[in-house]
Amino acid sequence: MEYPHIPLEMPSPLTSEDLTNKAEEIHQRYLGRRSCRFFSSKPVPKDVIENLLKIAASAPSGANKQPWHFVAVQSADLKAQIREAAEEEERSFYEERAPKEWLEDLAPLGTDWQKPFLETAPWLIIVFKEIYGEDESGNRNKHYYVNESVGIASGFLISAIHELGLMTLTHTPSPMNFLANILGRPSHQKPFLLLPVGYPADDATVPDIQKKSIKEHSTFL
Ligand code: IYR
Repeated sequence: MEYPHIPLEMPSPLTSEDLTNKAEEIHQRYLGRRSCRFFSSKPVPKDVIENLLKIAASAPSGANKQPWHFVAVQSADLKAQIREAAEEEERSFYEERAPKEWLEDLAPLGTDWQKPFLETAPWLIIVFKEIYGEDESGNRNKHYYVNESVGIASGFLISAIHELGLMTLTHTPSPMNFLANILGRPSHQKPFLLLPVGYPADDATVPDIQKKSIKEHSTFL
């Protein structure tokens, strides 16, 4: 059955000058977003995390299936368990499993197996992708473009965190099924990303990296 259509509500269009200025202003603001590993333990209220997750869940998705689930962890005990398990995986990645080229690519960023931010940050948001849907009675329904949809929702989430002047770091321990075990998620939910959320530490630093120029990353025809 088709949904009824309702009028689209949008802000009134900007003049082209305002568009130009606003686009540059937003560009500068987004250049200020950085992945940083040094978190403060300063608390972030739960209602803020709830709104961030509502923003993420407003993202477009294949057939509007919304194939995501977010777990927001504040519990010190769970954060400690996650850190311990992540560091075990990371240690074997850095010391045994990682191919030489991968380690060479990471070396300038100075990352290593130690992940203290998993305990320091006031919140960990674990983004799960749902490979299919499941209702309370266990009936399955299909999900489409799951990686694309959950990737878009994660982008919304990362942007909204930055808009609030908070910080996150996209962390992808591999393999990361330990997250589903520790957090007791059902088997149709697979860990997708782990995002610590909080404020930067007072003495936080970031590597001095550059983004590609528009000529390198885009083509106008
Ligand atoms: N998951 C590891 C390794 C790592 C991989 C990439 I690609 C990065 O951009 C950064 C780190 C870790 O989190 O350290």
